[in-house]
Amino acid sequence: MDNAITVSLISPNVVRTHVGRERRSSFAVVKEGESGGEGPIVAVAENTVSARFSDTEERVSYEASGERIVIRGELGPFDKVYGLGEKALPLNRKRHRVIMWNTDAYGYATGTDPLYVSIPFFIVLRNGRAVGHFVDSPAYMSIDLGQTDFGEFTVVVDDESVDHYIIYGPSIKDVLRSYFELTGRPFLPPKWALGNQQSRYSYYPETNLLAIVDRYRRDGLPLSAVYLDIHYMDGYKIFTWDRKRFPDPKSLIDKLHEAGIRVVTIIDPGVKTSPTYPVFRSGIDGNYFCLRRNGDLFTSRVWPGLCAFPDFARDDVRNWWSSLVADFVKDGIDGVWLDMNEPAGFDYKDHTVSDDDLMHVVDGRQVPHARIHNAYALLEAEATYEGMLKARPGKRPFILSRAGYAGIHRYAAIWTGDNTSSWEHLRLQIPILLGLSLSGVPFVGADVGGFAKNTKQGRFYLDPELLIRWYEVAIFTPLLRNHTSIDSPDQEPWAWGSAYEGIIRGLLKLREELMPYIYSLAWGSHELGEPIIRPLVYEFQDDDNVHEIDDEFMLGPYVLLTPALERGSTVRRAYLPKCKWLDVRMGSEVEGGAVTTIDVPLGNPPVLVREGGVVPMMRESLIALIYPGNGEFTIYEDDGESMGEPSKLTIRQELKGSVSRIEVGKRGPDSFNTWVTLSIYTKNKPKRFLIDGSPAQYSARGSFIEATVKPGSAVELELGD
Ligand code: MIG
Repeated sequence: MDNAITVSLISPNVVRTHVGRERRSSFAVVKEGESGGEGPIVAVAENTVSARFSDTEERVSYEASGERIVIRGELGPFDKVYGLGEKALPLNRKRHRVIMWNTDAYGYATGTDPLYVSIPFFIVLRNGRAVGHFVDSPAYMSIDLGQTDFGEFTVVVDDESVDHYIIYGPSIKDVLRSYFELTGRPFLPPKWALGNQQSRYSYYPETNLLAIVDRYRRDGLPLSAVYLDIHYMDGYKIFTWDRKRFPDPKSLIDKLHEAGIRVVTIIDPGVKTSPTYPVFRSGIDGNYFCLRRNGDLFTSRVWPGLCAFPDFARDDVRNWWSSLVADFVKDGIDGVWLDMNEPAGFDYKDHTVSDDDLMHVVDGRQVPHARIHNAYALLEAEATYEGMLKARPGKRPFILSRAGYAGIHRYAAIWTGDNTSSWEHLRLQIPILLGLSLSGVPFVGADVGGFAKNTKQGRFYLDPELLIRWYEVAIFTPLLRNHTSIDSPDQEPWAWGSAYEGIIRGLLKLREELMPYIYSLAWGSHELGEPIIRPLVYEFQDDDNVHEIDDEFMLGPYVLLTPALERGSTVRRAYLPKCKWLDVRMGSEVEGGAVTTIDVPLGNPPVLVREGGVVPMMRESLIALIYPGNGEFTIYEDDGESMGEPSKLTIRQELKGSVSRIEVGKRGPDSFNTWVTLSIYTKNKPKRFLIDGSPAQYSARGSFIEATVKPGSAVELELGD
């Protein structure tokens, strides 16, 4: 029956309603869970489902009409709505209507919709409680969040069946954790992927690439990886090399590895339809490409000319693709960059394939492209991930993808595509990245310096001030990669001379110092399902003042960034959530709960640490910056690229009256054995300082005192007044 509604309890906090025809297998959900016993009270009346959780009730109605399903729920006047993946909109999506349709959005602007990634998962915050809604369909979908009717959200899915999950919090953290239980854990990145990376469309021939690497080294700029864009290929044919530009890829990669630099190559999905090209021939022989309704090969023009498109929805096709990837990366390629995977096609409006005639095969049945469009990149990423694993067993794959759907976090990082070199985009990237983070994609970043439309005469152009401001944001985001378009002037850190380069060097070094913190956050995203960068509402849900803030953000639980986002600014205003904050640059405390004016001198971005904060950093040795209060942080350490268990060290602190106790986790089978220098903020000289109960020495450094302790130690100090 077309209108059947089936309600299942997935876990005590998750209710699933299936609407429409028979269930299809989901590309996003990996584990549905089984829940007996406790849970919400669910009532079904006609086409309405009510789920009563401990302190809130969700009522949702469904209409199915064969080709289209409509889901309606309530929105209260003060509700906030977060999530929905990559959207060039404010963090709070209330009063917007958005489309789920992965699109090649070259040079997009504020408000452009849709972009490359579609994640039909949103979180409603009402009276302090968060409830998530995940509408699991990769088909075309529109989501109206109180735009047409202020009191209602309406989801229209162009599909014959859909699963709708209601995910109760009450915290946003809880909603995200349940979402990850359904859709799987975020992939664990190799450590180098959190380092500084350099790209361009395109570095070739190999002497040019080596010159870039050499310049980085000579100028003392940290660099972890370089990217090869489409010109490394022979006529843009994927899984090939242009042997004139890159005569011996293996020895080039070996040479880069010796210098400690990783190599990431771009791969597009389209396969050139050339009878002499082995990849095309094997795709034809295996019948691995998408066909038209009438059985003809489906083709569209992309970079190489006319291309065929692998049908990634099929297991055998993903297998074939993963073997191609495995074979290609086995000579040492460290990461794969998946572009054009919306999929893009030059013969279509918006450069994006959308063709009623294009068919896929899902579960042995023909399915029109529009029904699974948004999952194309996810399935490609899954196959690519498998391929990297095949070639490098036990080593973490790294994939950077442009498009994606719910579940993409299991396999790939996302960058925000073809942004522009503009102040508008510097500002816009923050809500986009935060929106992705709240939609379950922790590993995100934007092209530093901007990608598109950067011409000296045009409306958009990059200058050193904007580039530096951009680095001031990007060094605190998971993916840190400078990349630009084929027609842009150079924008490497040295492009405007040594004074500016020196400032950028300082910022890149700050990033390196923060690596123990950032790397541990990446582990935390994998193990605990917490985003790496977070909007303030994630950490301070009860502080109404932060619900709409998207020009500030948190890196992990303790570091607050209030970057300069306007040309010529020397100060900015920022709201600091209700607690005490330590301005690390100034070594001074700031009381939160109010809007404050903060200095933003070029090259010295404000870094505010939350009361109770523990922030591990690497200087000559491991340091933990401690701002007395209540808090803890687990530091993860390992070789940075194998799949094994990490070592962990938890630093916990507690403040009672004026007595602060800091415990450096015990050494255990899985903890590491490094001594840690505690760098503790103390306004005045402490009255007492004990290590393991005995008076001990410390050294003073400005408003910090420092002592180096071994794992298993406890420090106690009485703060001076
Ligand atoms: O149509 O591979 O977003 O990062 O440099 C352009 C060339 C294709 C788009 C990507 C961009 C990349 C470019 N690609």
